[in-house]
Amino acid sequence: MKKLSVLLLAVAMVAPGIAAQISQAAGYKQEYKLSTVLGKPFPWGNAGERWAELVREKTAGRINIKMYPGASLVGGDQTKEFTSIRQGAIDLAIGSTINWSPQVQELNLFSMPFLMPDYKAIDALTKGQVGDELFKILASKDVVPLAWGENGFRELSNSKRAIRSPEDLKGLKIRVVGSPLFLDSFTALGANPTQMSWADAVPALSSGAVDGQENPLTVFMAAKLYSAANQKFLTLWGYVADPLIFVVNKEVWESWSAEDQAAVKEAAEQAGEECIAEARQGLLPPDYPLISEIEGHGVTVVTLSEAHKAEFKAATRPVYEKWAEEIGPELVKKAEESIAASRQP
Ligand code: X2X
Repeated sequence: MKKLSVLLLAVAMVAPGIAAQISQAAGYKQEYKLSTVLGKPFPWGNAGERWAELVREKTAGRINIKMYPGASLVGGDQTKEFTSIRQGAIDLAIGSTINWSPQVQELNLFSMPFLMPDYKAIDALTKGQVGDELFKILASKDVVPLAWGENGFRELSNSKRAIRSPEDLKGLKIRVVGSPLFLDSFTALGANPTQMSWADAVPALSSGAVDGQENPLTVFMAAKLYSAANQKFLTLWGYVADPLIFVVNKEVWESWSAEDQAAVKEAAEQAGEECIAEARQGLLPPDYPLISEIEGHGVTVVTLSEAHKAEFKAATRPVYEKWAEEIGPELVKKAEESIAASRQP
């Protein structure tokens, strides 16, 4: 070993702070910016904090990540997040497939109405061939995808009435996110959808400018939508679910040593698994305690019967068919087959 490396090793052993400074001198930034839409205490924000913490531990402080929730690095416009990662204004992100779908058409797959019947189906996609293919597509767009997390199944809430059939949705103003696919779905159901960021959604719901929204129940709870936004009616229809994806800007990734790259990936995988578990907490059979908790806040919860679900499915079928063409019929077919295979006993 050369004298200098021996010296560096000795310094690293006795004074990690100095070692961190040396590595920064070697081209590492003082701080890496991590973008998320939701912060703590949402599972999404917890995942961001956890990823940063694990990376700090595993790299002995060489990589210092700071989370910027509220999509604040793009002025709250979550649909611009992906472009900003590509351009390097954001170093790392945990993003929803919905928010990145305007730039990555294939990510609309997860927003196809009634494609995924349950958690097993989500896993069949993200952990199988479809997930691999989506990671390849992302890797061709200046980012390095590392792991999956989860926002969750998006359930429908509103301030006006219990919704059991598309008829009940007629004329309701519903806030939707991101992709035009959502506008198509809610238009097909007879609602009046309007697109806005999460930052704008909560005040719009509170003031009554819009009647309803769709988001995972963990979000519904943590944002207290039942009181803060008058959302007294909730329909469990599980029509779409959005996974989260952990990525790093490619140039940033390439500036790190192989050892640090491995540490960041391992940390993302661990934080991702924990995020998925947290996103599903209270929402698993047999007793779904989170749903009872929501009812405890005076919310009327409707669980759709299969017959009623079929009405929503039929009404959105043309949207499914139209978007299968946009996303790519082969990818959609592969997704359908992966889900079908996951249902074999
Ligand atoms: O804006 C939303 O609804 C949210 C927080 O779920 C997403 O970022 C997709």
